[in-house]
Amino acid sequence: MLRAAGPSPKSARMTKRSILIHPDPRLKTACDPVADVTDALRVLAEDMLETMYDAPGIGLAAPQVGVLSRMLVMDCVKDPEAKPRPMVLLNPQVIAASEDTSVYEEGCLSIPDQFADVERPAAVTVRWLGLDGEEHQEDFDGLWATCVQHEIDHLNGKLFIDYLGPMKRQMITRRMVKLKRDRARA
Ligand code: K1U
Ligand code: ZN
Repeated sequence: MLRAAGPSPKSARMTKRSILIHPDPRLKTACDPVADVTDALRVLAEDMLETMYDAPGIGLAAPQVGVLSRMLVMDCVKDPEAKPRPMVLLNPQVIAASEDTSVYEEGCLSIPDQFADVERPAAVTVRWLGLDGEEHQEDFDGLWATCVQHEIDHLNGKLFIDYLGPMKRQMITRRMVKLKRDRARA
């Protein structure tokens, strides 16, 4: 991504954070609600967006960077020619879900290179607190609906592999244990 010369107030200090890899107890923990929009939260949001775009990914939840607060970021605009739409959601809540479902082959930045079909409501209405301190509400469908549900699951300590049968889940978990061991040795 091209950056303007000289620091801009928004991007001057964005820092890529490291992403926790499953299994990790922090990824199985239900996160605490955010009480106030603080400068520390704004910094975390910028860092999470930087980390997500760099990965690359379409979403990221705070526990994936070791922060057990109910905050997620996402941008499901996949077309590199289209305008990005970075979103930051605090205390997100699904307030309505469609009866019809869709199946998407999901991945997770905390479970690298593993993919599996997950069935979820095809459309959801989500309410959240924005960094502007205002309440927001929006209907999501398509990839946006899949992604926001995947990220809200993270805030509840749930991973996409928890939707799979025990054999498949154990196989993926063993692969991740090995990946972490290999990375620690390297
Ligand atoms: O939460 C995460 O781990 C991020 C995850 C979000 C997600 C992916 C697929 C379905 C639901 C939620 C990812 O972003 S994995 C990477 C990914 O899907 C992707 C990466 C580059 C381009 C397009 C997609
Ligand atoms: Zn994930």
